Amino acid sequence: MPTGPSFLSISQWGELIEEALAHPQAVGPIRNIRDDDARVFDAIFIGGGAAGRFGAAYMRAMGGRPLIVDCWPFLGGSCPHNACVPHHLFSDCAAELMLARTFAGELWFPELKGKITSIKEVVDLFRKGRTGPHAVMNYQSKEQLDIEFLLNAPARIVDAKTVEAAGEIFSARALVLACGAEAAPLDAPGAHLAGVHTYESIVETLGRDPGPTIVVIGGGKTAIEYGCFFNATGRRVVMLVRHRPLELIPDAETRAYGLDRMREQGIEIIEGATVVEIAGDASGRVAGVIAETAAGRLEVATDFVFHALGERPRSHMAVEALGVDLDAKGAVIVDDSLRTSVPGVYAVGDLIGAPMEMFKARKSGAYAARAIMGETVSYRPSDWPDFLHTHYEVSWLGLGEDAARARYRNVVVLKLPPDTPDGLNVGLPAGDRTMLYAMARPHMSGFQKLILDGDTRRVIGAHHIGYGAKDAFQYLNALVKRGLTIDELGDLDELFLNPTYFIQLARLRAGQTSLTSM
Ligand code: FAD
Ligand code: COM
Repeated sequence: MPTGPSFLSISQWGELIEEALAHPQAVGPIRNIRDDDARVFDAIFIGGGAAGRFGAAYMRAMGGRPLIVDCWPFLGGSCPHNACVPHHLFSDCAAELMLARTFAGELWFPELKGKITSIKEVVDLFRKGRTGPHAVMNYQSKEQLDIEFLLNAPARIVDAKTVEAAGEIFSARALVLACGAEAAPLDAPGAHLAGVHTYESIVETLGRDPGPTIVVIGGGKTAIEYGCFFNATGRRVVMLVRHRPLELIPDAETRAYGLDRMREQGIEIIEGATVVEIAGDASGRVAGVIAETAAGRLEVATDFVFHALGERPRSHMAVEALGVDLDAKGAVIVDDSLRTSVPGVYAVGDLIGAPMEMFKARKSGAYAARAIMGETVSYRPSDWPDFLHTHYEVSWLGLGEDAARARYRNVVVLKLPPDTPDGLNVGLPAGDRTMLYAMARPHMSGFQKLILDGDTRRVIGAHHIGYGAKDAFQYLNALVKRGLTIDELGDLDELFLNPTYFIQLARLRAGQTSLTSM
């Protein structure tokens, strides 16, 4: 077990991080830089989020010498602090609350009619709990991954090889920009009123519970995920969506199932809505939202607005200091080796634009490290599996049915529930976490679809709404990229009951020489 003068246990890291978040100046820079190593740094990672941390870890594993500089007092970046981790907490609560509300007064579930549950209590729970993951990441990075870092210290780029932080100058063979992204602003009068929140501000500044009505602006992942959580607490949720909600789900039928279940839970989704103004009261707090919609002007009284209009790459410092090239959305342009337009300067993670997801952040960091260490690498994300949460978990890969039919002449679909006169009133799919629905509210037990090219017998799309299938999609996608056929899928060993049913559905049909849908 590691010990020594500079050793901190996970709980000691937790105390230091808490103190630094409360009093950043008083704690000052947190320095873990070896004095006994005379080697020049191979790279300075500006930002120690998923991209910077995984990049530095990979470089260190390869025998290189990375340095991470981050303005927060912990490594791991936005994921554990205000993005993925709170999102998953809120989405877990949404699923639990939908179950509790659906069965309220039945079995062992308490009566919940008319009861609104606290959003602030969950946010407070998160604020207390998030130091745990922060502390683990500092401990792991220092004691297990042997990474050098300077935390609680903003970095300033001096030139393509030099960074200033906490009054010190650091030089390296290469610079890796890993500064992430931030919530895009809402461009409407009143956007800065108290009670108007983003995913960042809700976990930092929520001071009191929202009233009975919440307006959510946006129709992408974060808007849907937070909107479903707010709704599950028993509040009225009005979603104002400029285009169409859940648009990123590629299969229309899967998307419709997801939207129908959201509406069934009471979410009011207004498509084609443009926010004109956030109205305030005399105290400077939001009092309502005014929007133009296809049906005319809409006014919703509320003391809480949540907007999620995408994320904006934090590219300004790199542009001002180095003049790196950006794309139209402000993301740093990189080639397949993660090199920017400035020699010796790399960029990774959310800073390089879509997909702004953890897998891309971590992988791009690792690929940049390998490139800097002299490997010839090529990384450009393509054909990745994806997911989001409504009150359910929605996972997908490959093509939706319409796109599949446009591209292939012989499309075969294996679906649960199947197309029958009973519609959704069939308790399938049924699996872990949906068994109560399957028995008592079959239309709520989920939806899934496997899409095949009947000629080559290959899987070309998979879609699932329910719980517990996301994990399978990570591995299924790798197999699909390698040309997985229905015969190979049907020959795998299932752990029955499993949430996706893909293996046994494939096996039921694999005997057919000329495949047909079911
Ligand atoms: P970050 O993690 O943001 O790291 C950037 C770091 O740079 C920060 O630590 C910051 O302090 C530091 N920094 C910036 N400027 C400076 C400077 N001048 N000096 C020093 N340090 C600096 N993805 C998923 O795959 N699954 C999910 O479930 C998921 N949920 C999400 C939920 C929400 C609400 C949001 C907004 C995003 C979610 N994402 C999810 C996306 C995921 O969080 C990001 O893709 C990922 O965190 C990006 O990592 P990064 O390292 O590029 O940036
Ligand atoms: C995960 C953060 S919450 S990191 O990707 O492990 O750094």
